[in-house]
Amino acid sequence: MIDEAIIEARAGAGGKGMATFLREAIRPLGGPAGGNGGNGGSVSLVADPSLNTLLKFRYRRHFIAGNGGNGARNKRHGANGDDVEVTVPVGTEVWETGAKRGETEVFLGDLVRPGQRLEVSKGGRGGLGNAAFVSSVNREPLLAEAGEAGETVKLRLNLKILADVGLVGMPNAGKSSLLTAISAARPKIADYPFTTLEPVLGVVEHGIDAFAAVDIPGLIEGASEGIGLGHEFLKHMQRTRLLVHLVDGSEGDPGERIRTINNELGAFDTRLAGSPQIIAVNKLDLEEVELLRDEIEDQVREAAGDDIPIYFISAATRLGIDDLVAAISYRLADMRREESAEPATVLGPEPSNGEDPLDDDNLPVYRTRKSNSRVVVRSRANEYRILHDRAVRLAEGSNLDNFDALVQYHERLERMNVTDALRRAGAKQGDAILVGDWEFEWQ
Ligand SMILES: Nc1nc2c(ncn2[C@@H]2O[C@H](COP(=O)(O)OP(=O)(O)OP(=O)(O)O)[C@@H](O)[C@H]2O)c(=O)[nH]1
Ligand SMILES: [Mg+2]
Repeated sequence: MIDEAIIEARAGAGGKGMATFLREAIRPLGGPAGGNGGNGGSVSLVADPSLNTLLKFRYRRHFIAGNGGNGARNKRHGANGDDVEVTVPVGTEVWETGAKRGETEVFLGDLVRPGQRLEVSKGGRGGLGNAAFVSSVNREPLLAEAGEAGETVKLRLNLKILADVGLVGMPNAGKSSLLTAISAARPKIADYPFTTLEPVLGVVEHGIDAFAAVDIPGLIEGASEGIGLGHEFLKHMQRTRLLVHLVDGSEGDPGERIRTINNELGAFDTRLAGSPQIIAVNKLDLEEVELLRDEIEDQVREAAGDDIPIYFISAATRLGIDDLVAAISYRLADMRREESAEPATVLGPEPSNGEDPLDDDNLPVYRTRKSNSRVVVRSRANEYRILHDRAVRLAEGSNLDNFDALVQYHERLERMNVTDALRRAGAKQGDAILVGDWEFEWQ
């Protein structure tokens, strides 16, 4: 069974670097003093064992990290934007989907352990202030950079639901009736044995919590050796944390039937036999069950032992169902709390360079950053646009109306090999060069 959600994660943009000079009474134009912009915040997904559905994304789909602050005078750097952490259930697969339908999806990672983290959209780096451009050849840099844009990604989250709760019992005990009473699942119900032929999953909601329960075909003596239908389906129970053991109260000797089922579970897998159980005696609406309630309870108690909770219910009339669901839900919550208290371990690919990329529970991001590979384009006759990312940010962060700044900008273009690219593209003296919002003449 699959639970799915589409969300959008938008990382913050980097702040703008500042171009300014220290003003002192004795030195009208002091040293360059513009600080760098702060980095934009990133958005990460974190596996949280207390969640088990993607339900919360019905109410909130957009996750936006903070922008970096702008750099300021006196070499003050802008603050970094706030990161955003989005908690998802353990077992969530993360795919980046295209903006349009049908575009290929990129697998980003699988959050399989509590506490695992996957950065899905990276914040933009802050731009450098002019103080950062000081060098032996340029003591009065006039340039500063705009911050990088943050990434925006559209994600498809995919949760493979594994049943938390397994319903076990003899044929006709009312397992399918119980699942029908507590979930939207509609397994077939009938008064002959082996009505249920394959496992049916249902999601049971309890307040803001939810769990998945699996109804399997009835078990009989010899089920673990292949008699009846049950054994094939016992494997579906191996990942459940809690068994709800259903027994028909209207039939004789409930204690004996409980022992039979427990023996079969144990013969199949000792871990299954050791799983925590809750016993539900069903068909309480029938008079004979009501009248013999105390006797039945004694027999069940004797077979099950002192520690197992026993509930009397009627799957048909819903009598006692709410208490049973609450008990299951609280028990699961306790078990999850215990699990999350255990230290998290992380599985992942072999570290390549001796340094474990998963050291701090971070998952590798398989996707590569989209970057503009073209440096310049000819936009019209005698007009060229610079696309080179750093060159654009440098122009956007600076005042190129200032002649000295424009001269420094040209030096930078030279060093970033943008000048070469312009020449190769065919730019001639007098042609217009566009970059960001600026335009100047090529010379
Ligand atoms: N009176 C009464 N009958 C019930 C109750 N729960 C189930 N039944 C009846 O018991 C029969 C078996 O119910 P199912 O839910 O199909 O039992 P099951 O355990 O899923 O049976 P298998 O799939 O064959 O293993 C049906 O006729 C149900 O109507 C109940 O609470 N009271
Ligand atoms: Mg059934």
